[in-house]
Amino acid sequence: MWWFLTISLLTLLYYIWQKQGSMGKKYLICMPHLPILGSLPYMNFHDPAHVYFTKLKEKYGNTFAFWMGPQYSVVVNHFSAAKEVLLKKGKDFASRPRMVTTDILSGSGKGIAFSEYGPQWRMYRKLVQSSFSLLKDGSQKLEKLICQEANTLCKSLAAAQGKIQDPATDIFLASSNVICQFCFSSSWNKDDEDFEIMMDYSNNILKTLCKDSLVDIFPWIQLFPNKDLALLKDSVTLRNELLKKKLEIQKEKFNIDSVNNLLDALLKAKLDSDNPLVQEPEITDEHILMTVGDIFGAGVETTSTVVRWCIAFLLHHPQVKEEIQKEIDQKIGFGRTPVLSDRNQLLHLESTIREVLRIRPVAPLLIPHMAWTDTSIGEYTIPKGTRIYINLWSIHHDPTQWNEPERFMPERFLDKNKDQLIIPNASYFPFGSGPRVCVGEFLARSELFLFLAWILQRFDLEVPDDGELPSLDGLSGVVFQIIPFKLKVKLRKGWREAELSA
Ligand code: STR
Repeated sequence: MWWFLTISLLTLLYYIWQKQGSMGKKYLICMPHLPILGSLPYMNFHDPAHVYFTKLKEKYGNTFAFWMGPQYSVVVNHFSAAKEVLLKKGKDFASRPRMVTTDILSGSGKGIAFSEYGPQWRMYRKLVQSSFSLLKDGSQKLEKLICQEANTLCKSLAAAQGKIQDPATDIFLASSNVICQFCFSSSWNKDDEDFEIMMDYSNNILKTLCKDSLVDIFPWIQLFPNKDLALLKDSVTLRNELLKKKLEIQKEKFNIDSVNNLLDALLKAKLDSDNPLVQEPEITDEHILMTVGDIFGAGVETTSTVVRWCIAFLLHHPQVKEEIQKEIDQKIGFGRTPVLSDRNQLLHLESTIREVLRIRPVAPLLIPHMAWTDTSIGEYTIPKGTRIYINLWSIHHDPTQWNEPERFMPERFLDKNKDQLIIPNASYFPFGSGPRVCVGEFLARSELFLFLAWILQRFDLEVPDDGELPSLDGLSGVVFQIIPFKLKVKLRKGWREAELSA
């Protein structure tokens, strides 16, 4: 009886407290919620979060609130509010919530992906951005780097020609080596121990990070034994050891007059900032490691996943694959390998990549944003500290913007005459937008284009003899992964003939 009375009284006080705080302000429609547990008892955990939030649109509208345990959170399902959050008021919303899992990965909020908004984040982001522009300006260097890896990738695929294979490791190696060259000017072989360790820990980090697991909602849960958290901690330790090893090697080789990679650029910035006249946030080895770790992790996990999604969709839609190959044959032939400047020629390939990024966005909920100041979305008050989930899935599958959004139709990114690439509407931003937009977008797009162009010029990709098509369901998490699949790779007749006559 006493229990019952106490709980009823607490609930009543909670609602009065909430109402008082909201006088004169307009708040978003909110899912039902209880003290402490928030809206969790009312939520369905069968669907992946991005799908569930999309379904809730029917009931609560495009932008609505819910309580993730004790945390006031907002879901944005429509592009216009998303643009307001990411671009128009981008600065207000440019922070990140601190979570137990991302704190473990980022050494308590260091680096650039999961760190809070502020001068420190801005400085590291700028340093990374300027290192990327070095690559962009000398895009021949970038091109050479990617083509070298595309060449190794094609050789490995050819070696297992005619057999049934899962191309995941070879593609992962190729994208890892591009980012490894960018970060450290080094690369791995397929059988290097460090490469295997990296592939393993990276996969385990993805399995356990930022999954809205209970520990990210109620941090005190970490006091109890937790298998996932232990796996994450072990994986992060392995990652940090590997990064430290790279940092030590780079420090020995470091020459201030020849900055060749991201780590060099950060080490140089550290030296410059040792000057007591320069008043900048401090640059420490740990911050450098976490920043490189983010770029490296992002480069490794995202591109290889998208290349595999593209291959999976092409196995489902062989006519699209044929169209791409027809265009490659016409515009490039077999006399030379594809280069970046072919991008404005191979419209079918480009439109396919755009469509894959639409229908299976790399990060369907982006990384959660956080308002670091009191602000608003439209007429609704958003208090400081609110978590914002931008539902890219819903934005990319919005039936009011996209005709038959569930259908794979690369031609939606071509104009009527099919001779020009277009973005048909504003409900599309696969790399995010605003201050937190993906820093590696240019590198990612270049890699996707070159890897796929090299593969499709040389090979026919076929479903294995048992006819099993890849699943297009995916595994949700901070990266929307594809379920492993197998395929048969065959050298194309034209390529073989060209090789023989060379
Ligand atoms: C992958 C695994 C790893 O070793 C390190 C990282 C840190 C950066 C993460 C990356 C992860 C996954 C993809 C992320 C990236 C930052 C930006 C990128 C989340 C967890 C995306 O937004 C898709």
